Amino acid sequence: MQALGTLEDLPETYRKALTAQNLVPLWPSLRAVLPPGKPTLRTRPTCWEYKALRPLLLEAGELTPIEKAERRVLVLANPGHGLEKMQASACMYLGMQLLMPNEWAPSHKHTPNAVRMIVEGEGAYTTVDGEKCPMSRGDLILTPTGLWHEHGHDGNAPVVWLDVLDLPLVYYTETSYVTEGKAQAVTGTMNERAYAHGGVLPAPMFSRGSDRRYPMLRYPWVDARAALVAQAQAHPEAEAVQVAYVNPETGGDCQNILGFSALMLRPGESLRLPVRSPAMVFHLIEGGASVDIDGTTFSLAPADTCCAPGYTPVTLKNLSASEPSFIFIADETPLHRKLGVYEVRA
Ligand code: 1HN
Repeated sequence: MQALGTLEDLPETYRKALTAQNLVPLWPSLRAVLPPGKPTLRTRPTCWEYKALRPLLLEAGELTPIEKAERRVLVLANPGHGLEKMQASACMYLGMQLLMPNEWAPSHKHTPNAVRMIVEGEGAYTTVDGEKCPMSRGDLILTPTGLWHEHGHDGNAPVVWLDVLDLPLVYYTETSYVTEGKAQAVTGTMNERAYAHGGVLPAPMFSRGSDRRYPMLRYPWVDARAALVAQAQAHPEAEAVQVAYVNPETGGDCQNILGFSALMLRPGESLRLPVRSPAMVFHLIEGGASVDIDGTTFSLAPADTCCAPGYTPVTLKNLSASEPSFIFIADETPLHRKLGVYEVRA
């Protein structure tokens, strides 16, 4: 590829004249913004161990009362982006949130989409759009763009969950903002039971299904896990055992920008993932697994989380020869498809 002229090649008087007119020559920066063959990846393979993070999160519970935090979160920041950017990847934000018994995180709604993967504890709940969603280990709860949400805790031990948001993208597009609200009236709970039986949907006479853009807000882990185990039994030959979290009315992605799935690694299984454009996040729900990201290998214990840049080979291995492992995956696939930049490379 032809080497291009640099800024230093240009007379200083000319450079100053450009600057004075808010003009910039493209050619000195062209290779940086348009590198050959593969994007410049700021996202670095990074792992956050729950064992190291948990005591610091509990300490935040002592140092900062919930009223002074609103959301008591330690952000899982990727050093490749700079910690202050609070990004796990180009478009994904990750945070571990702590709610102590009797605490309340007040109602608000915002433009970024969020999901919560429950990590530890019982007795807490999120109320989303009037629907009270109980939290148990492994449950996935959606708080899509524009829906009111607040968190409460009636149990007697700390509750921790992993927040996954498309905040970096929404912030970058200058569309990120919040609206504060008052405590919601609860109008329903466990609404997801209406979708708990595959292939049959609510269908009141003369109308098919729900008019809600987000008909299912809570995906209980017991159901996702059972679906994985059933799939593994029904298709022992399958290359991968994986389920996607979808909108049950449309079969499409459950949210607009980020995609979510759960994967079961059979005992002893090693799985080479296709090399694809989206960055990915892996959170171990159960078992023990290693994640090799182009030669960087992380060993995940339950509740550990790591991220991998896009365009990079990733191999997952179950570290147990006798028990399955279960991994929650978040990635940028829906966004890449919508942008038309989605790629699979061999
Ligand atoms: C948010 O609303 C929550 O509602 C958690 O629990 C983390 C990070 C950035 C922006 C909004 C929550 C968040 C957030």
